[in-house]
Amino acid sequence: MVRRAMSTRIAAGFVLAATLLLAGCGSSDTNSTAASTTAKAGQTTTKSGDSKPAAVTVDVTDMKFSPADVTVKVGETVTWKFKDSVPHTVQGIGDKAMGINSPIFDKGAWSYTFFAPGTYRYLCSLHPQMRGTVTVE
Ligand SMILES: [Cu+2]
Repeated sequence: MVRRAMSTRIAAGFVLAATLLLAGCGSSDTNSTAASTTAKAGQTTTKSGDSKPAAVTVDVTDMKFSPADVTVKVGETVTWKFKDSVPHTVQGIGDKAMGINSPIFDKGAWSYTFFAPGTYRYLCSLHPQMRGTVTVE
């Protein structure tokens, strides 16, 4: 066991030394190596983001959407969280926003994913003075 651990450590040390040697070939190589490592870490973050898209949350509380105006990127999801003492809906205004059409919610959450850029206006069909917009970039 000990011997195996030792050889693993030596192997790891060799790889490290080889990496350092490669990096040592030119000072610009060191920079590009660091940059590619950073990019890889970024890709991992993006991948985990793909399985669960970045989301913006709008609280539905005190007879208003808060924040009333939000901005997302194409493919991102807006989640409305219903926290008020009275029921509300999220309903798009106009043809473009037709797909935005939630059931009536007392409590809970409803999500909508935006795939086309533009500005989407919506209101609560029970309280039409409650309005908001989603801008999709
Ligand atoms: Cu309402």
